[in-house]
Amino acid sequence: MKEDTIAAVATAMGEGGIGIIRISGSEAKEILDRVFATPTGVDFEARKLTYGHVLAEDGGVIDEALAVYMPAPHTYTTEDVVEIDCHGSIVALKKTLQRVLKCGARMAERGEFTKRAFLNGRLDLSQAEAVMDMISARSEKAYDSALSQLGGRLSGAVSELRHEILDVLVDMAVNIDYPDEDIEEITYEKLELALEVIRGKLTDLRKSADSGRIVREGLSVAIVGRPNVGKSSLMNRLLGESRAIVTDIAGTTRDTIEEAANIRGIEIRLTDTAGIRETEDKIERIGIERSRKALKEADLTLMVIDGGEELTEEDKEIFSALDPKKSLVLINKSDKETVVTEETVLGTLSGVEVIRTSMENGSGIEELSDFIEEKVFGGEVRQGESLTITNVRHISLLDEATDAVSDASVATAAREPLDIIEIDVRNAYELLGEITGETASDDIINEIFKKFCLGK
Ligand SMILES: Nc1nc2c(ncn2[C@@H]2O[C@H](COP(=O)(O)OP(=O)(O)OP(=O)(O)O)[C@@H](O)[C@H]2O)c(=O)[nH]1
Ligand SMILES: [Mg+2]
Repeated sequence: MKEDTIAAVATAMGEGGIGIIRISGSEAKEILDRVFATPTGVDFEARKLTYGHVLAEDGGVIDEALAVYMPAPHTYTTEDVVEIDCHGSIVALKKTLQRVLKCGARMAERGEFTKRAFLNGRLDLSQAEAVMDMISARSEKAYDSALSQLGGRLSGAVSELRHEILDVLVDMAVNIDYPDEDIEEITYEKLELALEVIRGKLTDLRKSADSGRIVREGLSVAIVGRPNVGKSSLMNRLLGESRAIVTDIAGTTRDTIEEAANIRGIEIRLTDTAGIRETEDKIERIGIERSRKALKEADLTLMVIDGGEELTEEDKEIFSALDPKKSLVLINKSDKETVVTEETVLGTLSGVEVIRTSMENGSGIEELSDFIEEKVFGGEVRQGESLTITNVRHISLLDEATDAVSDASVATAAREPLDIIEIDVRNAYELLGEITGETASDDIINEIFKKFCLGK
């Protein structure tokens, strides 16, 4: 079936240096010839930017622009593609697009260029989704992860797994078709082993999704502690600006303050909270309620204590609300004489990590960054080389596939008939195929591309 030719503004709609109209389809070049005039009337050389004017129907000039014609198949969509670089004016872009549409193109739907790249086999579904993730990435880590997905890292891992499952399916099919008592027992044993290996690989892949969520949404970090220990000073240090008010008066921060920060390329949603203590002050009490809520909801809690003073009842009460696995205790004001030691802290809350800091001279901030990075990437993972799953759709498909393989394992252990087990194994195979798009239905595919931006 011959596809029609589509067009859209590919750049963000606003004032900018340039704005680009993109056209894709078999009539792209003809349309370009109709709307764009080169001064000497020369024809376009493939993949070479050519100077000229976008002309209105009556021959009047709409814009002075550059245009390029890229013949199929080595283009984004694999079809003939044309791009016209107009001035970045909404008026110029609108008028040019109108002309292009008048000359035979159809307005592209959201994500339709990328959808064509997918339908024409240039990208698989997970790579197409990576394109959108790259565009919407707000931190380096999120961007890098999308870039590696676009490069086919996820597709590679998924294809490998599907291959292994296919081998199992073939093995099973032979036995279902030619059942033989002896062969059957060997098949069960082999099957158990093979399923275990596959399940292990699926679990490994799934593990990366937890850091993937953080890469995508950012890590929520709450700074808690009793009044006057230096919480707001820490917030300001991490932000690199005087965002929160710092005074020597206990109870300075009354309400939670949330700000975005970036530590080692990880996006952080940082919350400074009101110092937790017993108080009669009505406003302060509401603020403290919010502090407790922030503590409960955070991915990571930074508990600040004043190293110059013995632990108080308030400190101990906050300790009891912490989960040691997702907390870091900062013995602050270490530029002064300190009385609190690591041992004192561990005596109250065992298993928690403790560092010494000073907001006065910045010491301990590096260790703090190390800790956050370690928490997010589990330490073992080498950055840049890791495959991080960030997409919710992929995560749930992986989960379902893992369940299917587990079901198959249980059935194998119970020596259930092979054709029953085969159903689960086949299911896992198809679920994984939905990640790369090989087995995804049209509805799913349409749903995915609808979330794209126009012109991509
Ligand atoms: N010497 C020293 N003083 C510090 C340090 N950190 C904070 N301070 C001082 O301690 C006081 C309280 O600091 P804040 O950051 O306002 O403390 P807070 O925990 O936000 O206090 P509340 O908002 O009242 O809960 C201020 O006078 C800071 O200058 C530190 O590392 N060393
Ligand atoms: Mg404060």
